[in-house]
Amino acid sequence: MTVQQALRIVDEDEAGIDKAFKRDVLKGLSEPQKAVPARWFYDERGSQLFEDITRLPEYYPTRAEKEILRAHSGDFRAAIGPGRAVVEFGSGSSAKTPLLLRAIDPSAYVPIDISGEFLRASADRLAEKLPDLPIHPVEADFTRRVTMPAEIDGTARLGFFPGSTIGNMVPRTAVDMLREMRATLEAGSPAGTPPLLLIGMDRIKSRKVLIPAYDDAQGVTAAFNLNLITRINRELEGTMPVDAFRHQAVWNDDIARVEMHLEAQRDIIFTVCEREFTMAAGDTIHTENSHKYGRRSAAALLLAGGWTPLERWNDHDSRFMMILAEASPLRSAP
Ligand code: AVI
Repeated sequence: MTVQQALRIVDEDEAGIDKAFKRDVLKGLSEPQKAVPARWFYDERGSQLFEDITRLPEYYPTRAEKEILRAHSGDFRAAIGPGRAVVEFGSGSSAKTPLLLRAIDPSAYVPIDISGEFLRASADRLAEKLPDLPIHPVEADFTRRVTMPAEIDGTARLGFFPGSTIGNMVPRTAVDMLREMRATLEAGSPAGTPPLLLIGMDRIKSRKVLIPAYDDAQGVTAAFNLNLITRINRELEGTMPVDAFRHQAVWNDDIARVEMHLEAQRDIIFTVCEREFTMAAGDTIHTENSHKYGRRSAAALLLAGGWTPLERWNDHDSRFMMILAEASPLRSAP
């Protein structure tokens, strides 16, 4: 067993409440268009429901990305080379990771995830599959700069950010995060070997494909969305009536994103951390954006975040793409 104790950095108050969760929810519910950042979906139940989503017939991104990882393992090996430490941002169940790790022969694996128990369980499972690979889990919010384990000091890095999780951020936040990832990976990198980033991004496509992917027939995505209310009630002393909300998925064509909302079905009053909120029937809480990209918009986003795209691979239907990028040199030339 090479899995190490995860480093716990969640900031809690005296009552054991996650301060960042409380701040985001109280602020988000106070705004004219109520909104809660999507990262708070992922408590243990939310992480499990997301795993269930990835197996739904309507939800194509996971299958398409796995297809790319399988079909292009030789390309990844050639472009990335062996011996890098693979740092996975928001590793979840690490389901796709063995495909990459087997392809490129890395020296270590550092999964980063905000859901600690899930992280440790996944790391244990991975250690069984790849017993010789050192694994150093880090429980952290990967959108901020993360201190890497000392064990990978001086080792070249590959950031791995699959699943089009970047799509859950508005461009400004995505750019900030790409810059933070770069800083996370650069600290302790060997001179002259810039970090690489392998990132999955979902492509723009027909509404007929997109909406069912986010509003499936079995109602798993609805349960995933509604679980946020259950989490708020449990962790923030909330009194939100779960049965008054309905899951909603809409395509915002101007911004090229699927939006998820929780729509109030009747007028309601509830409290969270003793603060009172009201919603009229039809009001929504905006809970997630899932941005979709074209080739050029993906490149523009990466460049703004300090990463130069090197290569790009699509699945056979061109629904999804994986892009390999390199930390761009900082220079003033155009
Ligand atoms: C994690 N993320 C990339 C998923 C997505 O497709 O935006 C989350 C998700 N939300 C609903 N279904 C899946």
